[in-house]
Amino acid sequence: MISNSPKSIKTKPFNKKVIKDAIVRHLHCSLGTDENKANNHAWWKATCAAVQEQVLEQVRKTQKSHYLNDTRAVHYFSAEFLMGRLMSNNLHNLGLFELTEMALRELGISIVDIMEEESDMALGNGGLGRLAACFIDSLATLDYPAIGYGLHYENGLFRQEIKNGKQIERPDSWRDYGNPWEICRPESIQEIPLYGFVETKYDANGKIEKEWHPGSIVKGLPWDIPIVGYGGKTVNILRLWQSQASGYFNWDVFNAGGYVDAQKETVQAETISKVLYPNDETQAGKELRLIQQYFFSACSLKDIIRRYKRANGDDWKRFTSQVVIQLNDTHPAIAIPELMRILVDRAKLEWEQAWEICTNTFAYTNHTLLPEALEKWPVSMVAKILPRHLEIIYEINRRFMIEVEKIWPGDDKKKQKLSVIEEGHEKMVCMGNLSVIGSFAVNGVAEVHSSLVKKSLFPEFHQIWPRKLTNVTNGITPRRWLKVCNPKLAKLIDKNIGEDWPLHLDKLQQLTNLAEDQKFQKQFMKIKYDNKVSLTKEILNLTAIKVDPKAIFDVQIKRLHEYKRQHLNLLHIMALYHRLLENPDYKMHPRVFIFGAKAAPGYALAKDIIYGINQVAQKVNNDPRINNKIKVIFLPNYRVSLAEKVIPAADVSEQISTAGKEASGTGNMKLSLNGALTIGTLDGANIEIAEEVGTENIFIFGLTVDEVRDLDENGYNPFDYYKTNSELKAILDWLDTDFFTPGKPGALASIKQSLLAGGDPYKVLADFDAYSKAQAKVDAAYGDKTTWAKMAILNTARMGKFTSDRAIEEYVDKIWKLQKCSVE
Ligand code: 26Q
Repeated sequence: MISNSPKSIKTKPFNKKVIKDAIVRHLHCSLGTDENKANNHAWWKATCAAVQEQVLEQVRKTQKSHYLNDTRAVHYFSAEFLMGRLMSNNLHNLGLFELTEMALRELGISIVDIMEEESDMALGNGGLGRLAACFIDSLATLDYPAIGYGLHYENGLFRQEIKNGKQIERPDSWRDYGNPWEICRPESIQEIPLYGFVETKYDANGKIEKEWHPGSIVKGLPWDIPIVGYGGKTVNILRLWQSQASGYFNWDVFNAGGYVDAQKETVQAETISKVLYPNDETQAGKELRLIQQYFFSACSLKDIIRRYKRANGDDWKRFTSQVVIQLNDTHPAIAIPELMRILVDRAKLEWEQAWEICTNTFAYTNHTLLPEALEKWPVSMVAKILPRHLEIIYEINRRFMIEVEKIWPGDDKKKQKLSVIEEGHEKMVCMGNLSVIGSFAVNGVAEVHSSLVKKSLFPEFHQIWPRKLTNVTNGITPRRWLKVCNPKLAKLIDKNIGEDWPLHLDKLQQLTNLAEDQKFQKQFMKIKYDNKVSLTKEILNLTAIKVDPKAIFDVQIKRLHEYKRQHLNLLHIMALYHRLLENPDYKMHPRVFIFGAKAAPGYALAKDIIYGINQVAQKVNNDPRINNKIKVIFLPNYRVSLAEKVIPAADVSEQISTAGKEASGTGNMKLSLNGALTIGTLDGANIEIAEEVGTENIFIFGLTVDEVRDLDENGYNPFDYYKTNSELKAILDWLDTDFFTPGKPGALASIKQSLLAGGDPYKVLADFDAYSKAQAKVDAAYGDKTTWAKMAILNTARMGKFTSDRAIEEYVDKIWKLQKCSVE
């Protein structure tokens, strides 16, 4: 149990003076400046250094306690950890935020100002990366032994600029001025082999042996980032690997050599951790990406095994009782053959014994059903980079195919479908199949998604292992996503139900009693209004556009994807605009449509949709005829720190993906927790959100998963909607003109094209009418202030289920089987 609330920490020897002294000491001794000369950046760094002192003390205690208790730990392997900023979060979790704020104030410094100095740690694309960040927060908070393992990208997700309405990508150099939270651990460097060839040998007993002669070796240098649990007791570690040249290059293997090429080798080694691939939900198939995946998986496995051996020697018997590895999607799935290689080639275990260990070590989380997102690597590429792993993959597959033959004798179709190797023009290694076969548990991330994983993605695997596939619905940390980002609402909640809701989010239920209390409604909506005023200032800052905080703030913030249907939102905005032009008396509450979205740089249509939003914004925002009824805001460079400003100010949350396409969504949970009402489809976690808040407190519309499937199977013709809905026709035809793109007719035609001739794969036109009607209901509901306030409060009150603490407890219970380990 977590006994100390952050409050009790304040009774520790920290007081304002101690904090002040520590900050000033760091200003002097770490930064070589003083109170008079220091700028905000120096104050920020000195404050972080002062906080980090406390954090590192707890890191030591945590590690000692885990060691003495010989604990089992989860190792969360993820190519992405979207951490955002750490200062405010760490201070809150340590229970030192208010003291530090006061200390700084007495030094003449505003904590809010210096927090803006921190770059986001944007080492992730979106949902999957942020989920990893929320999960490690919960693991530390709940006192579970855990390590996050990932890549120390030199450049995180690109910084987005908007020029003439279009997205421009700029490098994100988040460590340019140093990162005060990370600790370099050269004592734990690992060496990782790549390329080369495999030699077949025979041991003294004539048994076959394989030896991999790598063509080159790169070094992995670990950087540790402390993860402070709420309450400040357990502080776990996120370990991120940076690649470095090792100086080893087998010139014989490559049959060439020389001093100059050796420099090239250095550059190549250091390229591995240079940049995060910016595409989510599509697989690029790039060689460097596979090397990244192998690099961090192999470094992490070696690190785990080194630690295991320190406590257990060379005996592998206890391995599966001490170690569980969670694969965050298939990105680290190459760890499965890597562990087999270590056990069979290095530790000389029998295959069966090694496989037993392997399949009791790994568990795999699936985050998508989209075919284009399922990872496949050309066999030829794996053969070149990881020749021994390819052999092992073939052996895993050969043995598995024997099992399949036993279950479905003579059924080659089944074998084809379940094989790790996909035959065809180019042979491919299917990482999803490998992950299911090599893991003891596989989970989806929301009920509907998990049931589709069982029914449509992996039905045969589900038949073979009926207990392997399961669901763990995603969650979000209420520390960052309410307490830290929405301090006014957090304090109002504290006052009414006590202060322990961040650890027991179900307690928000108690707000239900206040949902109809007029005074509470006023306070709740006043906070929403204040947050909207703050966002209004931010919008003015970022876009030079003035918006009215009394308007409805309607928010769609997420990666840009056709399946997420930002263009459905856009078409509806155009329809409203069209109505207002036709009828200036058209009744609607003024609304500000706020978008934040990055498009993968190579995803042309996604970029066109961003351009479309900006061009419609340009036209609508400056059209005096509509009397400021509609404003459209595209916030550039959407990221965690911007989400923290937008979410507390949202009235309406757009969760409008095509049913069956959004695995879960997590932004939906964050917005609802902060009192925004969802307009959404029956997709992903929306379904469970609707169950929790009640269908009367959410605006559900559109096709269901089954209806989408029926359309796909029985033929869907988007032209039917175009021809019969005159409003829809008018706005689609607008896209062919230069109405929104003066002088450039047809600059937005690609959007229309995708929805008509392109077949409208995401059923935008099929859902348009239902969406439009649901939006009319939103408009009407906002007109009734009391009812709206009640609905908003009930959303906050009923989000208890979606704390990442609940998700982690489910993982522990169903999959990880961990024990809590308290820290002094
Ligand atoms: C794969 C191969 C090569 C390059 C990139 C990738 C890649 C990278 C990131 C593929 C996918 C991703 C990210 C996927 C993602 O964020 N999925 C989201 O995961 C959330 C957490 O479970 C869900 O809530 C979302 O529904 C899901 O879309």
